[in-house]
Amino acid sequence: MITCCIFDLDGVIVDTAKYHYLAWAALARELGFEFTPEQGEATKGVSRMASLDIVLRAGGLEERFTPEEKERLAAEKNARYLEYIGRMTADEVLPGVLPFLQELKARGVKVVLGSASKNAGVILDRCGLRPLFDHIVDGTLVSKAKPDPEVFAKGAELADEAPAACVVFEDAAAGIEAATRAGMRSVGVGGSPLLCKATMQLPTFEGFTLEMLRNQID
Ligand code: B16
Ligand code: MG
Repeated sequence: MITCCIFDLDGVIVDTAKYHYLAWAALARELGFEFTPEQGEATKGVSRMASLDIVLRAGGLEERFTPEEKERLAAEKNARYLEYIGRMTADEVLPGVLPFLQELKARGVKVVLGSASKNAGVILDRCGLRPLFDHIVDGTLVSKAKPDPEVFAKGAELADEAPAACVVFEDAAAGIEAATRAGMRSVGVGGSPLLCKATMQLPTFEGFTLEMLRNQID
């Protein structure tokens, strides 16, 4: 039986992808090229430095910078991103997420965050969600990016739950693969055909309940 739910953040709980994109696009413009929304898709669920490589490749600049310069560019992007997320409110929590998290808490199911973002804490605080999470595993705690299972394995370990009792909610194919490699079932959130390897798919959390989850997954 499912007794622990592990949530990705960006694309599952909030749509911060649009802020990541705006910050990367602004950096690209400074470097002299356009970074399109379609190119931005590839940065979803990917770590900050891997995202920077995707942006630089789009501009044909992948060989141009030293590791120190790349750190500076990533810091510049992050400063812009922090400006955006510093203005977030609870209204930006995706539809149906809050009632589902509240139901899990009320029914004694553990709620864990499993995100690649180093800014996850800021986002949870801005949206008032931190008290609903029993454990938070974010980009400050893991060294290997999804599809490596580290982030979810660590979440299960902190929650003291067996992988078989955990289900991962993810919007990125790399996250679904990470869940499978961690020995966990998964819910592909958002309806992308790229999530076909998930145990089940969920277009939106609106109207979704623990009973529906257990009926479809247990
Ligand atoms: P940061 P998730 C991921 O969050 C984002 O999807 C991805 O676009 C971003 O590059 C990554 O976090 C790192 O974020 O720069 O804030 O540390 O989907 O794993 O919740
Ligand atoms: Mg995500």
